[in-house]
Amino acid sequence: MAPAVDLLDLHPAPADMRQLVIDGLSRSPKQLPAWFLYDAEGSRLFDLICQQPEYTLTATETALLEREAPAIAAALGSGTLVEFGAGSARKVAPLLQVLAQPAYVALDISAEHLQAACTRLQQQFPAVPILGICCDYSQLEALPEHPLLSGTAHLGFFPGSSLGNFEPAAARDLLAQFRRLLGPGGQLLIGIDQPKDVERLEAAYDDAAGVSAAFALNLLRRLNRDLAGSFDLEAFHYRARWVEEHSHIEMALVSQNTQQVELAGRSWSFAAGEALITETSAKYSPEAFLELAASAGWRGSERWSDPAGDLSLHLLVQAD
Ligand code: AVI
Repeated sequence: MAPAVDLLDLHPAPADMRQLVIDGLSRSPKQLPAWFLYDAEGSRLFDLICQQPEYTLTATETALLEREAPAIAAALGSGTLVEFGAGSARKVAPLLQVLAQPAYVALDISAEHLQAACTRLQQQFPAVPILGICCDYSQLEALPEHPLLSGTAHLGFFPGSSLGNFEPAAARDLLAQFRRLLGPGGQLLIGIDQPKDVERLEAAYDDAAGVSAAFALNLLRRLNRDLAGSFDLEAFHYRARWVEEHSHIEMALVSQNTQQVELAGRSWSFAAGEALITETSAKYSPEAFLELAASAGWRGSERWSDPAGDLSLHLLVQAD
């Protein structure tokens, strides 16, 4: 039987959702933080998006990790692998298989997700020391004291191109935060989706089965439930479009008519055709990404890409 998994709960402070909603709906255009999409149903729908034929990011990155794991392991220094926002922690397995002395720490805000993912991984790799830390990694001052984190340099892992869901300034801050958390001499292996054919990109974020649309509309259901909202889901239409100027996909719910919505104790007006942006997903060329990384104190050391050049796994080292 696999040993019980070690879990640390740092009790992440529940973000003030009400205030964030008021701030987001007071903006023009209206926009809410992307993490609001991930309640239990949103997380389930996101896993389904990853299985849609149009959304190739997950399968491409997984295949790339499997193919290049030996080369990645050879390029990585020694240290504990620390995954930020591990979710179901499915992408780390090829690395744990080939690292000489693997040790793994998964960080995630959802305690249930973390428990399930770490337990499954521990069964798959009974000899690998595994630790789960329930926290908001973007707000963490330092990694907690623990034998698995006793060295100074750690190996960060941030797959899935999740950096793309942060606005450029927030993305830079997050990369700088990773640098602090990983310590001097730390390295970061990060998956970054690249710009590609617009039709393909728009289809990836608006699949024929309607899962992406359901994922976005679920946000309104969540707001109705958690903040006494009165959104009529039929009165909004999902739209995903490529915005060349920002090199990102913008996902939005477009109001079908002029309407008033009650939410968070206030009344909000929506004009016909007005968009509520649910999320953006930036795509970076290798050059653009390395420029962003450099502004956060990182330097590109290696890069692995799939044959079609859809996405890259960048290995970053600290610039000084
Ligand atoms: C989590 N993140 C990297 C996804 C993306 O591709 O931007 C979120 C997503 N939203 C809708 N489809 C996928």
